[in-house]
Amino acid sequence: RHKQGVTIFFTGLSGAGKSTIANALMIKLLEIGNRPVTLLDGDLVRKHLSSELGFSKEHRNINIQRIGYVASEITKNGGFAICAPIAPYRETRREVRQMIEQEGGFIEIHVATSLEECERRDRKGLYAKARKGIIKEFTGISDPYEEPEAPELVIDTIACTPDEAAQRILLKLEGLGYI
Ligand code: GGZ
Repeated sequence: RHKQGVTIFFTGLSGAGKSTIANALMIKLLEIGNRPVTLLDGDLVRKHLSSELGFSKEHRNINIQRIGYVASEITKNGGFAICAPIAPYRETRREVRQMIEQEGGFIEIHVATSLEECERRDRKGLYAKARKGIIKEFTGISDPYEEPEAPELVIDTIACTPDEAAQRILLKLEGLGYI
């Protein structure tokens, strides 16, 4: 058993399914109950921690650094920190990984739903707005998403349900001795 905790860091496009999987994972981890669980979801972080920030590269990176810092504190104190931002830049994800690995574990999970599929689903109508130019700097449409090169897990949301995805993550956490 690790004394230190672990950060489970999701990355992927808007509408890829990060929040849904993160929530399913949180519920399972709360049931297991061996460590405190904190979910740092993109929406809530934007509302409570990064309300002054927009979506330029600079602002996205500040947002991710803040999430990373909070997650590193949780990890240091033995908890599960679940983060679910887009985090489109490889370099920033690398920096966050470095910061957190000094305190405990870091598991990067690419929720790899393709742009085509996210846009086809368009659950919040954001892709349509981005295509019309109503939303600017929209990830995947008018802003970059740099795919992870070596994530600990890749989740294909066409091949598996959110529950199955959460189950795969639990297996990984078990294998690493965090559960
Ligand atoms: C991407 C945007 C944008 C732009 C608003 N680009 O699907 P959502 O709505 O609920 O999740 C997206 C969220 C992304 O915020 P993050 O903090 O995760 O992004 S980052 O990690 O890059 O800092 C989307 C909404 O905000 N949204 N405008 N231009 N997503």
